[in-house]
Amino acid sequence: MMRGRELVNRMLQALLVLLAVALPAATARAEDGYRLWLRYAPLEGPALADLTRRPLAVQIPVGGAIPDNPTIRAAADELQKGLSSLSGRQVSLMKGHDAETRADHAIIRLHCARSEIAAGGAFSIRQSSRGLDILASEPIGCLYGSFSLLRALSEGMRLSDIGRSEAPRYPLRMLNHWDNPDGSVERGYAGSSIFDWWKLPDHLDQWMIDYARANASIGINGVVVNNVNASAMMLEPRYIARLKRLADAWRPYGIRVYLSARFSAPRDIGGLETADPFDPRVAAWWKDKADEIYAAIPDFGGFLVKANSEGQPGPGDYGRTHADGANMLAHALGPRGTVIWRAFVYSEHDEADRARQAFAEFAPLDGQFADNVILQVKNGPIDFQPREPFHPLFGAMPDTRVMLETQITKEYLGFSTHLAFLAPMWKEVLDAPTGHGKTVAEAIAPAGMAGVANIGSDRNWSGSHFDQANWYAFGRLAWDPSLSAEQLAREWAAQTWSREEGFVADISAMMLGSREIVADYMTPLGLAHLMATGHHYGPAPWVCDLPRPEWNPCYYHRADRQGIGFDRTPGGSNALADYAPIAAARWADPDRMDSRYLLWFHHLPWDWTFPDGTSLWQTLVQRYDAGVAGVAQMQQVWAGHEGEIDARRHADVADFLKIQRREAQWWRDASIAYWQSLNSLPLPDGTRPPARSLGHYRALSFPEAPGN
Ligand code: GCW
Repeated sequence: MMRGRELVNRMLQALLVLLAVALPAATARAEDGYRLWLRYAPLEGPALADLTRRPLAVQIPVGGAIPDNPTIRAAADELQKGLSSLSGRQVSLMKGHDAETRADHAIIRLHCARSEIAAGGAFSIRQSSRGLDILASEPIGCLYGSFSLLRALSEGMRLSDIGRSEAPRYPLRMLNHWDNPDGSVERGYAGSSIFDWWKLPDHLDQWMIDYARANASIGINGVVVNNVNASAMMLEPRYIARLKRLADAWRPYGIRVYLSARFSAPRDIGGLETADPFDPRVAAWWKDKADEIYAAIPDFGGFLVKANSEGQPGPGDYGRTHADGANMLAHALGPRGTVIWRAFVYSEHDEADRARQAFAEFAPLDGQFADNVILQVKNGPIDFQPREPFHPLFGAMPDTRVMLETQITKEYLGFSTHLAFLAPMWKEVLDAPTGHGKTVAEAIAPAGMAGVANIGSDRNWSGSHFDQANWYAFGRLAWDPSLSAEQLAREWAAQTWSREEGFVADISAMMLGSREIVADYMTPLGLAHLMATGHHYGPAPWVCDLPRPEWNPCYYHRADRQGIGFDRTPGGSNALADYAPIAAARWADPDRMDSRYLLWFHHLPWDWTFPDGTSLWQTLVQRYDAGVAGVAQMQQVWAGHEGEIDARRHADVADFLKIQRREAQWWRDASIAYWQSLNSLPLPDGTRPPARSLGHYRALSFPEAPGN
């Protein structure tokens, strides 16, 4: 017979086992994406054994140069929380000399004032006799190092194998929010704005801390809180007070705040009748405004400006140049901050080629901008299309600091319902040799990268679970543009979903192909801007009669009975001439170029043949079909992993893939129906005709479903 104590012990054991099984299941059920890639899912097997060989402790330096710094505290908290979650054991926090008395512990030590490490966020992680040291010259380096360590462990690396030294490649790693003060978000597909101006500054939601922490985990160090289509109201004292509350909350996470500034603010809210940058009263108004902001926020980052673009006011309204406008603001900020001036301009008065306009306007201004001005240039010369060649301004303005602007939110890539991992797209641009002796990644080194945020009030932050990967990849690339898209997909998938190798391999492969799939069913072979005007979601290649030429998809595809594509060779708009000769040569000959850019640069007859003998028309149809098949393939891959991750997030993604599959078909069918209405060509053998008539697709209006 079992004795009483033994029975109690057995029962206790059984209860513990039950808890061990039930608790993770309960946590899994609670997964809703809020924790992003910072889930620190419990380790198993050898990785767990390695981490739990000795009790773990985190030690923060006391009596060092920075005794009680909020950034170091954030780093220590993160380590404690992360290590406890990964190891399934409570990790202790030690101060000062405690460590010496706990010889049995493995200790992660934070040394945050080590002058041998570079400033600016660099860190080094080294094995030590007691465990592991994170070394940095400043607290923020310790925070970045802590996140880096936790990332490595989350991916399944052994504590005893981790050692690395990193420094951010770019000084500026920024998110640009296109959030309006009324809570709406321009081109936002993840709910409404996360900034609650109504309750600020009295109330700061925990959300704002979670947001800063997520940004810090990937190295983001600047946030523009409002839309570039800016309201001058954001510069009023009441908004400065609100911004100050955010700045104070984010400072420990290494994030500086910036504002989009409306160029006409001296008129809109300043009581002046002009905003002419050469008017001394205007310059004085901006100087006073800057002083007022710096009094509240001593590390305010500066202004982002969209000027004389899409109806926004600017120096051009007074016959002044972009440099005149930017320099006046730069003077107001002085060495305290930076003016980030956007190069996204185009005008309805120049019908020749929108892709050339920013180059024509800005390239001659090289060398004329003040030292604290940065020119922010979109990745491609038109507007965040699924594929564009790199912008010709990269590398072409050696005496100007130029920053790359990417769009994380998927305005032209199916919003948040279509799965498209954008790291391959950004890598395509970063790795491109400009022909001026530098790659794009090298050309932007003195400035950095900005990403138009995809973050909103949705519980999962980004509108879809997979769109979190784009936020993640953006930050990581701005930290280190040499990271491969594959590595980014793998590390994100391991942290966000499951570190099981079969899962990571399949899902990262799926992610890597996803953007090409979208480009195939929306804008294959270098076509661009075929989305319906306004919302940019569904297909509308047939729109040709909008008042401004460059609003029309027809302007971009130039298709007719004979052929399709935009001629940017010397015989056409000659946009090729904006590139350095070596770069232009890559795209000059349709027979010998990367076909993914073909119709961006060339107008070709439908029966033009590729070197392998297939006609342009056949290939175009094949690309559409490959896009649709690609989505079906993604659905299969995802379905194959059901049960390996939490059911709720799995189902969310499966639902979205279903939508994407249907809408890929819509894109393909509507586009083919339209091209056929122009070229009257039969479909290649074995190809399915569009399900419905062109008239049907033309009559659809968003958000009406494409038809089942
Ligand atoms: O892509 C276009 C968008 C506009 C946006 C503009 C810009 C903020 O359609 O919504 O305005 O670019 O980048 O300024």
